Amino acid sequence: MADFAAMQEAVIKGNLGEATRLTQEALDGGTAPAAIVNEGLIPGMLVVGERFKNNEYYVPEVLIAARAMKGAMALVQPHLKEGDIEPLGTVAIGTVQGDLHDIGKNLVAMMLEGAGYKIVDLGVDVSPEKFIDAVQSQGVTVIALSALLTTTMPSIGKTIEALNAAGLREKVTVIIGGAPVTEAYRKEVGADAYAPDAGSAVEALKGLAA
Ligand code: B1M
Repeated sequence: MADFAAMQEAVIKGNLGEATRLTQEALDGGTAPAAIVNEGLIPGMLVVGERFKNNEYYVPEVLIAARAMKGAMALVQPHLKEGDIEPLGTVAIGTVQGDLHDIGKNLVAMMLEGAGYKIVDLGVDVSPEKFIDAVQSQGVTVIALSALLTTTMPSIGKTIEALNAAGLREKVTVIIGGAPVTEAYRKEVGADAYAPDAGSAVEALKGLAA
């Protein structure tokens, strides 16, 4: 019987060695790969998100936890058969055009991945066209836009306008965030959700069932 509680604890503590050892042990013992992910790794990462939101964890702890999660996931991945785990949705995430900041965006991506979303990371300085292309070609259900500069915040609005113009706005949920972004701005540009931090981004999407 796999020790899911210990697996969760290894992720929460960011103990890469322990997370991979327990995962390998479970795989060798015949535990279903989906159970390892759903009962061991993801619940651990959700605790990390909660602690980060409550200022009990800071950026380094989250990055270390995400590294443990990723290491364990890399072992499980080859054993997952198609359809074993239905992702909650496919998120195309990127920092908007003109903006090169990616630390916060990466944290949001990691938390969403930990919560069970498939992530298409488009990187930084992402044009509206690239987001549109991702929706058209990669089965994206959520667009996640990050902006760190007051001068690049308008690129959020431009990306939403471009989705509208392409007739794709109704097909996707749009979530936005980043230091200068506010709930008032969300209303102004017509995004579906705004999250002030990575943990809240998971909650906001789950709340919308996106
Ligand atoms: Co820049 N920078 N920077 N910078 N930088 C800021 C943002 C700034 C506030 C610093 C300052 O002046 N005090 C300022 C912006 C001022 C403004 O517009 N109001 C600024 C500036 C001016 C600039 C340059 C213009 C500087 C210059 O060249 N003159 C330049 C712009 C380059 C460009 O983008 N075109 C620039 C460059 C850089 C570096 C390259 C040196 C580096 C980025 C490295 C990298 O990202 N790989 C950098 C850094 C590191 C910062 C600070 C110091 C830290 C940002 C960060 O990573 N924070 C920042 C000052 C600060 O914030 N204290 C600053 C940690 C991160 C975890 O937080 O990104 O806020 P954050 O993400 C949070 C939330 O915002 C939220 O969740 C995250 C986790 O909780 N969130 C989302 C983020 N995206 C989200 C998306 C969501 C939901 C939530 O849904 C999709």
